[in-house]
Amino acid sequence: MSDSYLPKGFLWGFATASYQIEGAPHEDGRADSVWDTFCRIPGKIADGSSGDVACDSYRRTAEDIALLKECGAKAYRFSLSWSRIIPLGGRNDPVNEKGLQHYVKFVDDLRAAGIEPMITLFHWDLPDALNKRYGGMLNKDEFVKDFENYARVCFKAFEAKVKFWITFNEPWCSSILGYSTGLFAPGRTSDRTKSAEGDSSTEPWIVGHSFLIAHGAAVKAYRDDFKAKDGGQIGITLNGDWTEPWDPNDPADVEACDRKIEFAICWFGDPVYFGKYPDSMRKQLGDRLPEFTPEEAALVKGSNDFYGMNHYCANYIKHKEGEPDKNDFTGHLEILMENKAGQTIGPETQSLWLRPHPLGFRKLIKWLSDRYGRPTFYVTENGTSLKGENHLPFEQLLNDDFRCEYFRGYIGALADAHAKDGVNVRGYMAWSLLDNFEWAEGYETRFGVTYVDYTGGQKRHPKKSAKVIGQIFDEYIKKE
Ligand code: GCO
Repeated sequence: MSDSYLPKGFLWGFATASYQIEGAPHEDGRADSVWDTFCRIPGKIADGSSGDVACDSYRRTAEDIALLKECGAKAYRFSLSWSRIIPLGGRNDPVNEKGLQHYVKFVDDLRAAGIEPMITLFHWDLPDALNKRYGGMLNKDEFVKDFENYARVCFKAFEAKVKFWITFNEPWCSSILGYSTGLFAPGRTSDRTKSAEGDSSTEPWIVGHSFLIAHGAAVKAYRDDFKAKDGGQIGITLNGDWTEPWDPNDPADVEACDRKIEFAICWFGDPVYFGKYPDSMRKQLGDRLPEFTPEEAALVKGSNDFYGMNHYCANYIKHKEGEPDKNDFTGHLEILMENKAGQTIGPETQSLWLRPHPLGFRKLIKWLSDRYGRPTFYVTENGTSLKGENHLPFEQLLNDDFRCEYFRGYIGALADAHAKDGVNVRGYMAWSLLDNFEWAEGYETRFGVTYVDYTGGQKRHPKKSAKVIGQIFDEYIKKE
């Protein structure tokens, strides 16, 4: 038994996202988001599916709350669908009261069940109308104003009911996967300003910059006009993996490890904590990486009340020789699952990018804590898929020992980071409460502690991990 622990009052629960679970795409006046549109493009989603039905959570809020209670969850992180609340998205467009009131009731119901709501304002589902109208995040000035307006509508509607706000979820994913590789909505692989197909060397960086300014503007609005009444906190959620050198004896691989984290996480973290982009990014990207005006830098610097950390896995990193490709977004390096000695970083899962390596969690949160002056962390996602889970016989599927071990390893590593490395962590949301629409992978990949029977009327069946996770927290959270 470990002598590590998590602090008294530690907030734990589960995370989900609107497009991945809600379904009901046009109910009560919701309009399309970029993900609705993207899913209709043949070939974009592995199994040709979409979030049209998903877990039908829009109509099953009571069932989802009952599941949370059954697991013993103290908190629930979920996202609002912007295009339910303002279907056309913009600051001059009408607010859809029905969509908004759906969430107000949901928050009331959660609170009545003793579950603390943690709201993500933006989990990738930009109203499609804003993409069509002005290119979404490519148009910084319009996007920032519209996002601030949407955020204000939400802050006001939930005033004094919500203590945890997250502006953006994983801006890296929307910027890179949406505007460089094209794997995610809106699926761009080529800059508007360039004719050459496959040249996406500037758009991702413009999009990232817009996210940062919009985050700063929403935080300012919250702090100026709502925080005092709410007593709440606001932050941004950033994703990133831990890195180990492919060849620990090669200084260039060791250096590339930090550079990988800078390109993935510090791209957003450094502006939020220091008001500037990392030097390694400026060096590689030059003026393709936007500059902060002094006003923007001041707006963004210091804009986190807490650091929202999404973390899943680790990789081996091998530096690359020569000049970086103009489309490179990694920091000019290779991301590998095995090191020079042929050792694997962790066992395979259903997700090609995800190999569990719990010690990497402890190392990364310490690395970030050191870099950013020991901020308060909330882990806003952590979890795993399981190789072949979708094809297991039902009984076996409910015995997800692999996922239980994952949580045991990762929560233990987090307790070590807290108790032994002095990291200030206050909460943890497991990904995910339910199996759900796993973006471009469709429904083949499951991440839930609850099995969702998609062909059996979306019926929920808790897996073993749904119970085990509470037992693990029970062991680690200090009582006194
Ligand atoms: C995320 C994602 C989730 C994914 C999860 C598993 O924020 O990365 O928020 O939506 O489903 O990470 O891939």
